[in-house]
Amino acid sequence: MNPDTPLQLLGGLTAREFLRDYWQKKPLLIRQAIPDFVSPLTPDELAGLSLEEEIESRLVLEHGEHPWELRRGPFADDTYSQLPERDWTLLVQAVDQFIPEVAELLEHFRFLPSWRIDDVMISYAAPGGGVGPHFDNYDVFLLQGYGQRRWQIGQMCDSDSPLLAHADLRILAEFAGTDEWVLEPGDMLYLPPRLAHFGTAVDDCMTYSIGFAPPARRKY
Ligand SMILES: [Mn+2]
Repeated sequence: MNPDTPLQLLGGLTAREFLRDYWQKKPLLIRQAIPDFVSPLTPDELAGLSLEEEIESRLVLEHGEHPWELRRGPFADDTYSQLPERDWTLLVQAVDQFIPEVAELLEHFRFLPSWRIDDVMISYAAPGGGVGPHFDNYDVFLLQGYGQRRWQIGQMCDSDSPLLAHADLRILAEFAGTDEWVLEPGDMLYLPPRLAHFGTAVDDCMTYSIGFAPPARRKY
């Protein structure tokens, strides 16, 4: 691939420009990175994957048995009928390993060092759902697949950044928002490692997280 070809996926930047100015440095919002993107999975199909033994899935309920309750899959047929109408998120890891149409999305990212491609995690959130303000230690592209999600970004963090006391989730105790955007299907937000971010579902929505990190690393 010619590194000097402008790419729609990068909002018209070339791979060379993106790698020089943004990769591992600063965020980039790209409207219609994949024009008219239609999620190859429906919310019901994603929920179906979370019932499978060999698939890693999690539910985060902001107002569960305790704040930000984490439940680990596989889930049962009746799990979803018992959830509240708002403020929860389903996370399904490595969907690209099970759904070829999701694996094909990675073709768009061939301009990046391929050994870093981790997996495609897909989240579904009920209105208001999210996993709290946090940071990750890897690069991620957040592609909106369905519905609308508001993303706020904040400060750069490190291992000393204060976290809420929580057994399972790494949620920042302090979040200083600097920018926010509402993403529609096909819009994409690139985030460098350690940048605080906070996603909230406007209506019910699905987000594809294309992560670049060592495979063993857990993410959300
Ligand atoms: Mn994240």
